[in-house]
Amino acid sequence: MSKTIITCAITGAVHTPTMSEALPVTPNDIADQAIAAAEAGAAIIHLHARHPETGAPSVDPAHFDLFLPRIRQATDAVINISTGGNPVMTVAERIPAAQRFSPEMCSLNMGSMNFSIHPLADRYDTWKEDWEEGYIRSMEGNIFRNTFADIRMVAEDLGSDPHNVKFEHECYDVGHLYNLKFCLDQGYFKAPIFVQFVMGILGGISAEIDNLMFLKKTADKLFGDAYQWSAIGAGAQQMRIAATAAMMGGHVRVGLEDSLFIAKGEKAKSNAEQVEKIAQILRLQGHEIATPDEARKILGLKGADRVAI
Ligand code: KMH
Ligand code: ZN
Repeated sequence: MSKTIITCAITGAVHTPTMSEALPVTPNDIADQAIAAAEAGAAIIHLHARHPETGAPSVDPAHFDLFLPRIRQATDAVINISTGGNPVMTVAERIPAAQRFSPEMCSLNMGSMNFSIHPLADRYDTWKEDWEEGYIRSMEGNIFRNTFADIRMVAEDLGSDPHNVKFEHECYDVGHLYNLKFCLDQGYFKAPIFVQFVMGILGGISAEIDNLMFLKKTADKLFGDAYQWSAIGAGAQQMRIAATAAMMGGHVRVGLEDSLFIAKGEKAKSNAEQVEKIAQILRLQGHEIATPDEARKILGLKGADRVAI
């Protein structure tokens, strides 16, 4: 049985500072939590940037530069830079950091959708930062745009020379797997592809075990043995989906980007706490956890010596 890769998504672009004290939004906190997550067993660190003063989601390469070198120096974890940026931007606006730092991995979102967490806005009366409430509420009317032309553009730009980035293909619904199959048949990507089943986002498929099984069955049919996969249960279902995915032979993703919780009704204290918990579950299940170098082999990555960080 192949080893299980833990990805940790440190901060994302969706949760806001009011929602959790633990969410890292300053460059130092993002770096500290990423390093601690790697030490706890995460082989891949999925990263977004934040504005250093306000904590607002940012795609500015200068903001990534405030924490990437520290993470690279302190760990041998695979650095994965989001091209999801935040859901209100175009893909062209979301890729300059990946172009500049040429990481081993980047996310690539495989379809346009109504990605939203606007119902959460009604849970808060006061907000720490001015931008938060408007940002969350604006998602109700937003389309997270990832057209075929957008996907082709990212594949051509980042997936080939000189970058040769491996993509974490974010699939939020079954149709996104068919989009990925179309793109694969067009020759945009090289096997093995790495598919991330993202479950539990409003606008996408819900985080239920039946759905995970259907996603896996569909991916098996479309990609045969030319793919590796991982699953995210956004929100309260994070650990349940990760534990089930591992039992089904998949890899797992945790992190405060996807869920602010460690248990029902209990907020996580850090990203590392979530990594420690899933690592413990994996060991109890009899799985071995992949080191960063083992993850590089499993996914066919270009190597840490070929990044520009
Ligand atoms: N926040 C996740 C649900 C990306 O960075 O490209 C999706 C994500 C998108 O990670
Ligand atoms: Zn992300």
